[in-house]
Amino acid sequence: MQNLFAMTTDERAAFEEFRDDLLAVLGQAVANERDRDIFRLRLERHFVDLYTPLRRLYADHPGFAAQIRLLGERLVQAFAGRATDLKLLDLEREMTPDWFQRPTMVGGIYYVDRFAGTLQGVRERLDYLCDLGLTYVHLMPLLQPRSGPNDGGYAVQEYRAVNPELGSVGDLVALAQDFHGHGISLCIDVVVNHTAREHEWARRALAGEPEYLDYYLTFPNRTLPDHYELTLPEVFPDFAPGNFTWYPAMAGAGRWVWTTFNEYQWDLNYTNPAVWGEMLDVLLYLANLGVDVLRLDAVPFMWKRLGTNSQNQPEVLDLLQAFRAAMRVVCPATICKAEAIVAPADLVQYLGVGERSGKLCEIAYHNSLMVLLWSALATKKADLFTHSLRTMPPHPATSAWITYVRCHDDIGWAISDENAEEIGESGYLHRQFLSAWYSGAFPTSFARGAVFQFNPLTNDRRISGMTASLAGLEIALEQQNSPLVDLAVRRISLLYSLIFAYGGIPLIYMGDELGLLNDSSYLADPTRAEDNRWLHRPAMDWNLAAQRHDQRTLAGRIWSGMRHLIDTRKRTAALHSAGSTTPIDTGNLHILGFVRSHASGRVVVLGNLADSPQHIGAETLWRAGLRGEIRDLLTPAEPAIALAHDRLLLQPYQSVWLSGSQGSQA
Ligand code: OTU
Repeated sequence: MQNLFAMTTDERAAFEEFRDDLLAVLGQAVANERDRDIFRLRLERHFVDLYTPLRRLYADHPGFAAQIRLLGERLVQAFAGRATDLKLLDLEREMTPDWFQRPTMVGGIYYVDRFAGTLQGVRERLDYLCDLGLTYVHLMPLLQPRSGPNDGGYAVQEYRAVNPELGSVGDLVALAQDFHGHGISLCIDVVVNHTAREHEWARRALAGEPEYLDYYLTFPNRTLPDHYELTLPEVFPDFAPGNFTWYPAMAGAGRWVWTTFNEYQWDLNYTNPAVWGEMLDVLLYLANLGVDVLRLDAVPFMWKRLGTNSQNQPEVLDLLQAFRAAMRVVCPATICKAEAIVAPADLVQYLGVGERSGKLCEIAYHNSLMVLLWSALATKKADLFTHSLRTMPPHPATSAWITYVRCHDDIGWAISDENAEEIGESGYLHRQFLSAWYSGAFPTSFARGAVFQFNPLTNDRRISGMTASLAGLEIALEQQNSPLVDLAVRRISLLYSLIFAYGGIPLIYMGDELGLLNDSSYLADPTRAEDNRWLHRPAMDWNLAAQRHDQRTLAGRIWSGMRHLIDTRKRTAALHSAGSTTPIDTGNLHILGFVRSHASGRVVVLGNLADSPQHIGAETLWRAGLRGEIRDLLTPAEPAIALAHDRLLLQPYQSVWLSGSQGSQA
């Protein structure tokens, strides 16, 4: 009842109408009285967060009332169809709402086919994932894609089927159960912004059915597309220029279709409430298979507005808030991850700030952190990192960042001109430098990467490549230069140490735990050859994996370093995602630092970005709030740190996680 009284009179009237319609359906669909109570209480709790954004978006749409009725039915049907074990998991996670925020959360990213062939194969390789210590696994797109080129699975033809090459829906359910049995949460992709042009909705739109034409953004001539293009960037200027594609046979006379990405990926029309409702139904369906985390792909693009870049529009936040509230009613064990690779200033809103605090996606990629780490490694300087991250607003205490070094996509240099100028650099020149450095064009660079999507209009160059190759391992091995190999291993370890200690859920990108290098074999596959992101999507090397427990091997060294970071992180209470991270000026430009603090403790993390030893003064540690005997959590067997001459010395690329013996207060 409490939540009822928190509503305004209008909200309460809407709620009561919605509820009364629903209770009738609920009575028939759900036999268990306790289940009905749970549903009703959740609905009371989340109704306003569900209804208000939908009303803001669609109140004027003629189909609104019908869609709201349909929504009620969908919620009840999905709840009625939810398996008993998942209902129990719902209760467990409502009691433990920080389950994904705990320091014990450590994730990995794998392609099903490249890792183990099929979903059944992944089940057979579960020991490997457990051996690494993972508690969260993101399996790359696995729903049924179009055949032929499909953007690595991001062009989905059928959301309620698994890619037959990987297995069946039954295999996915069995895998999720296996994962749960081993304390691993399963994350899968849901492409919410667009479908494949072979999706049933798109085929019916192509045939001219008015109901389905309204599922997409299509135009009879160039007038509006030309207007939009004036302010739209191009995501794939190289192999998919422009944002619209002409389909000559569409609806008889031919139409332009909005295609932000490839021509076969059709953007959905979210101004139509039926589209939101359909996609919600997909999310509920996948949650009912036992998926724990839904990675919502390309969310910034979900709402378009003339005269803007049609990204990060406020309506996107309404769409997401309503998804999330509906899921909280039906399947609270499942959370949402926003895939928004956007400028630093736009990023945090996907976790919900201001009045949306706690109401948006539970987790989101910390793209800025990733970019700033690579920038710091190339320049050996901490200032841009410190400055940019210090000005970022905090995220709600009930949410978490995904922290990562690499993923399956390119690295785009999302560094704002303002942040660069504030440290006396030109954003443009700095981005140019980073592209030159990581593509190996810069003479002294250690990196081996490739330019992705050179845009001659803006000179923008994004970068493809595996962590190990970008960090110098490929060149060092080619030169058979063991001191250089050693430095590269240290760089890999430094990057991962920093994302493990930053707070949030760290994700290891497949093969990074073994130091897998760039893989050029994609060039032989015509459906992949033009997209060099495949350079960093190698097949798992099981021979290398077999060496992982042998520390005399390179793979073994990298693996054991990663394992050590994982173990240390799991023991470090201050890394709970409800805490906060504050970058600090360490007094040495080559040493990056931040303070991680939480009610349970404080850790001061430092990383030497240089290939030479560097030191900082003891007063920096004092100012960062460390008191008493100071220990490095990464070397627990070592005695407390003796600050010789009041200085702390860090070896090339060394990182430390420092904690003081006397409380956590500053
Ligand atoms: C995502 O990335 C996926 O991660 C890509 O692999 C897909 O190609 C793409 O969507 C289309 O489905 O632009 O360069 O702000 O940056 O959605 C990659 C979000 C991308 C975009 C992101 C997109």
